[in-house]
Amino acid sequence: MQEQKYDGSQIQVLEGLEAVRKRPGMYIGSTSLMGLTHLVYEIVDNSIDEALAGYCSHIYVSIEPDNSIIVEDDGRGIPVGIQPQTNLPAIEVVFTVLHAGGKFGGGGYKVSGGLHGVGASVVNALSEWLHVNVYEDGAEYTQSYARGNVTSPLTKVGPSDKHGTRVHFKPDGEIFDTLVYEYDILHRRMREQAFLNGGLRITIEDKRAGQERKESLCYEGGICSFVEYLNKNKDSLHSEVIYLEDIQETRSAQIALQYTDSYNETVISFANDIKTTEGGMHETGFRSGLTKVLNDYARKNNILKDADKNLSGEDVREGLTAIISVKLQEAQFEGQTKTKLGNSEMRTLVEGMINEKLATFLEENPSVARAILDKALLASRARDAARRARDLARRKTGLDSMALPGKLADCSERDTTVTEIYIVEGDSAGGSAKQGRDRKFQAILPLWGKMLNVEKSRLDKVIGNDKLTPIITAVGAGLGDEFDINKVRYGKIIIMADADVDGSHIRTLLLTFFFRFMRPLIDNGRVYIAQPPLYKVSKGKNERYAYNEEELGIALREIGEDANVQRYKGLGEMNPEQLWETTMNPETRMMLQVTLEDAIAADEIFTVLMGDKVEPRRDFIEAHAKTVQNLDI
Ligand code: TSJ
Repeated sequence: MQEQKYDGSQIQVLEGLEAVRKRPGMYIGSTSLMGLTHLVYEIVDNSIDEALAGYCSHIYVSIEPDNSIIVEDDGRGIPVGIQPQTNLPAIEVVFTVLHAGGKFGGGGYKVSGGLHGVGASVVNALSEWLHVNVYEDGAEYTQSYARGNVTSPLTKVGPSDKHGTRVHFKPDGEIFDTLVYEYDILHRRMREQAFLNGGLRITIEDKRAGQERKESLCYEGGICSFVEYLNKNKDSLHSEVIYLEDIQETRSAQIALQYTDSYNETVISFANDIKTTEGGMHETGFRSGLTKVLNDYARKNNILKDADKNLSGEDVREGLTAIISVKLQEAQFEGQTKTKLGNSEMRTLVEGMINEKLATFLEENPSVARAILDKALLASRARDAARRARDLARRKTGLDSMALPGKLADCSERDTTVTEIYIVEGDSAGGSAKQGRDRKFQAILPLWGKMLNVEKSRLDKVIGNDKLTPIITAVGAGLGDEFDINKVRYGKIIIMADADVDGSHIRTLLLTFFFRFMRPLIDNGRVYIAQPPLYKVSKGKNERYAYNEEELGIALREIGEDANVQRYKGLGEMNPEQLWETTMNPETRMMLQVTLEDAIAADEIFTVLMGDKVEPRRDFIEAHAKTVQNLDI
């Protein structure tokens, strides 16, 4: 191995990585579990690029017993040869040079085909240690780093007939708020990547004591398998998933879609395998293309008569499940979370492809076309009926007027940067909350009794429901397609329910309701779940609250094992002061923000638990009997 020289250019490199450690949020979004998880994505993305280049067929991801991560692929191996510009091995440049165009800071660009290990240096900078092994040219090489600095130079270990790259890293406790990975989050993302890259095998393993598991994910059907997976608990209107593609020199679009008899729309889009949660040009093109093609077909075949008005976008998307995956060279990511595709050429590409290829498909498959249009016509009529019902309800209940629900204890402040509304299960807990709150910025809305099962209800029924009407009026921003996030009367919408099965049911129902009818609330991170403590540990004047078993153990060790432990069964057992102190005081409370980062998982739970099909529900409850209370996001 050639001796390495550390000169002036190297010092600059180190300064570059220092910036990452100083402001990690700029590079990985946050230092919470989300940022921790992001490190794995950054590494895996490199292996996926290798797969896209056609050199890698298997990626292995493991959570090691100490919560370090191993990612290994069977690609060509990161090159080890000396790079003339830096006089350093290419692999060292990959791990120590900060590459421009992070996804979160700066220009908001990420170039496709993440050559040169975009992100690897960021992961390295934020890792207590990182070891890389590459297998190429008949040999194995290794190099190690600590917090971004080389600790052992590139060395040839010995001969090897393998080829590929293996990275093992331990996220830095000085940087992250938590170091404990969640298997389900990684598994969901790896499954998504396996769907998006049909035929690629991704194996994911959890080696941590007591939760060992291993799954191998490979879908020959690609995004068609993705749609089948999303619809597995629903009844589809046509048996085959419709697949359309247009692959050009420098860009491509692939779309898979299938209609079900449900009322929901699930359109998930990706650009260069990155989920575009905020949509963008490819989604816009898809929507306008779909609306135009279906209306044209309906006119041409006299399904829509001259006097009928056109089907709306919502009508033609009711019951639709679709995956849109585009690949392009200079992808431009915009929006608040840089997940909105800005390249207008992708609108043209997708819209043109739908106009041409979906129209052809409909011509060739008239029975499928008929089933889709019958559904859209029904949706259109239901929407008209809903509109009429809403106008009626508006007049009857004053849904739009200033009349706030009688049970609402409103706050005095109107500035939504500080206000919050607690939706509280049960009258007695509602009473305690009203007494315990800070009335300046906290409003309380008590609910009682069983909720309407919203999964089975269309908009028109929801409006007349006497449990939900108070929520709609208190939130004050309408619902469905008329929901206006700017009119929401509170900054935070907080669900407060007991930690038992009934509380979990109420939470799921309320989240279903927000998800279906006030979706922007969830998308904008405005919905929270209050976390009342599970235990009070006391000895003499010494009092502690514990929010989980782990904290209970810590409290007992600190106060003494002979302390008195009270287990709270419900919110009603706390007096107003305790409720304030433990659950409502912004200074001391624990609260979960409902991010719905993965609408798929939520949709699955809602659909399975409350949809029409009994079988999947029974299977699901049997499979998750013990964990079901943790599942409502
Ligand atoms: F992130 C990372 F850099 F640490 C990383 C990169 C981690 C892992 C697990 C794998 C990889 C990686 C990189 N897998 N495969 C590659 N391929 C290359 O770096 C490579 C190899 C050969 C050539 C070539 O042109 O010959 C080009 C590239 C980009």
